[in-house]
Amino acid sequence: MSERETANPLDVIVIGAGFAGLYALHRLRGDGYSVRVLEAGGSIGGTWYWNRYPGARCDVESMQYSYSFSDEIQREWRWSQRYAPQPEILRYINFVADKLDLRRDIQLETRVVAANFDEQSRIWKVRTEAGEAFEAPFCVMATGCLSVPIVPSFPGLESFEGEVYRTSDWPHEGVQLKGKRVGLIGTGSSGIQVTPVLAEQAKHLYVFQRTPNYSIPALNRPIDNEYEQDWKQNYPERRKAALATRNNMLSDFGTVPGSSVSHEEREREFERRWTKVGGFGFVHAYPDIMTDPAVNAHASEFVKKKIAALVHDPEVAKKLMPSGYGIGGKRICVDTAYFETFNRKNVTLIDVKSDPIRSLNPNGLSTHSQSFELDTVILAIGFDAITGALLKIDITGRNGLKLRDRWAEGPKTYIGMAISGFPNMFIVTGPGSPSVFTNMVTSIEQHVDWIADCLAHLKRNGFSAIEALHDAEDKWVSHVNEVANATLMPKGNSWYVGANIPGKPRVFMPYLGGAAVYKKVIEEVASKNYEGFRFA
Ligand code: N01
Repeated sequence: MSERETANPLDVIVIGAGFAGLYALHRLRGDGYSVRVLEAGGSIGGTWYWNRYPGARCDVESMQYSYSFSDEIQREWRWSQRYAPQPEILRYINFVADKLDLRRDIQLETRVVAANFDEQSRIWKVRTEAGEAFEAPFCVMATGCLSVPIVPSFPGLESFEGEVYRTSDWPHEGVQLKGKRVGLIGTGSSGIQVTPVLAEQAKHLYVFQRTPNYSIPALNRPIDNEYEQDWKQNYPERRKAALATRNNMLSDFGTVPGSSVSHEEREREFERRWTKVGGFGFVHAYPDIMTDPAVNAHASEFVKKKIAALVHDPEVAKKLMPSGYGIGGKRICVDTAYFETFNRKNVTLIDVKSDPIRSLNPNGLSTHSQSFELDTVILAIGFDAITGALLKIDITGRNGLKLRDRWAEGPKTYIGMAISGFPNMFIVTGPGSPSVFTNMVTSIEQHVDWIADCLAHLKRNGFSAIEALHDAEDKWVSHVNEVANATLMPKGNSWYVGANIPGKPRVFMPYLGGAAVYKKVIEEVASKNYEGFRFA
């Protein structure tokens, strides 16, 4: 046990100091608990601390992608753009941490490697990479959905004599790319955001694409005073209204099913949304866009037509068009001039599905049929999503039950926040919750508030432990699967189903029932004395 611990016994250990961990600290400390946040990074911010590649920005609108719990904070902070760039989001997070005096309870550069529940004492024992130990009755996993970058396994990578960077842990001091021949591997959200910026800096940019993605123009722009004031004056009502949506965010949601209108009308609506709304607003056109194959196919064809119009070389345009899955089958991307970048003379697209990467060598990269001389390789190859961060920690519950064994066939949770066999451990935006399909900041607040209320319930009733029941968990997992299977979304080879990690069980991990429905579910669980849980 660390010295600090002995002096001041902890009530709650929070793992992670991103949006989730910071709000957990604020809320739980405010409720009178002694809390320590353990964070692997050198500073706070989680995803926004690590992913600082050029062009990184959020694709949820700034006025919404921010904490709502403090009206003072949401009025005081000023966003500069419709979609905030990463440095601004990180500044915002630091501003909040200072304002709420959070830093004194956060221990940085502290990677948690194990969390074990001691059944006798009903205490979580947490161990760090450096060998420090912490103990507390409650453990909150605020470890993030996209926080474990994939470790590249390209043959010969270590022999490459140039520089190698990952978008997911971009150097803080920045990277000099002027005059360099740069190879970018990966064309998901990160690759799509970084491409136009790399193209401006590099002598030549080679984009190695395995699967083309559906990407919608962000239509990012500066936030004008009138828009900002309109939001700020109406924040309480808008935040409340956002909680009644599918995604915990306000958007121009169409309510009429696409299947009930003509092809021409849909075409006009897609055009309006592509040119005037932008971002995820494009897929909010119709409520059945992810469930009706014809509507989904129309939206998908529309995007492909746009790619054909934006990219001058028809061969390149064709390569950039997704095939074999419809829009939403993989995470939809939001871009600023991504497709147009391929019209530049210093940008080459290489389809590594038909001509796979064979290896790297001291001077560059070889596919099966071509060789590329490179000075710098940038990897934007994704994350071990949703379960990665939890399974990286050696978590054991009652009877020495290992989470890694419990989840060998895929994650199982009760309402996305608790796991049977693992008492007093809560997950913020875990598998089985709407998480990545929502405005994450709002979902984080919702989870943390639920957890804090649950702890208050335990205290009021003199309980020292709470645990999800196996049965309740099974029912929830079946429901999550059933809802996902009623959509077209599990069909794509996405990280939603773990398809990007060889050997990962293919399970659709997030809950697709919608944020509003989910809110009702978790409120009902609480109002029925935490139905589906047992207490000790
Ligand atoms: O990762 P990804 P990401 N050889 O997994 C390719 C959030 N995010 O970091 O599709 C060649 O989406 C892989 O190809 P394939 C957002 O939720 C948000 O871009 O597996 N290629 C794919 O093209 C997002 O979805 C924001 O065939 C290889 C790419 O690498 C999530 O984070 C910004 C390969 C990985 O794409 C993850 O996005 C950024 C290989 N061996 C991220 N291995 C915003 O808010 C992988 N690939 C805007």
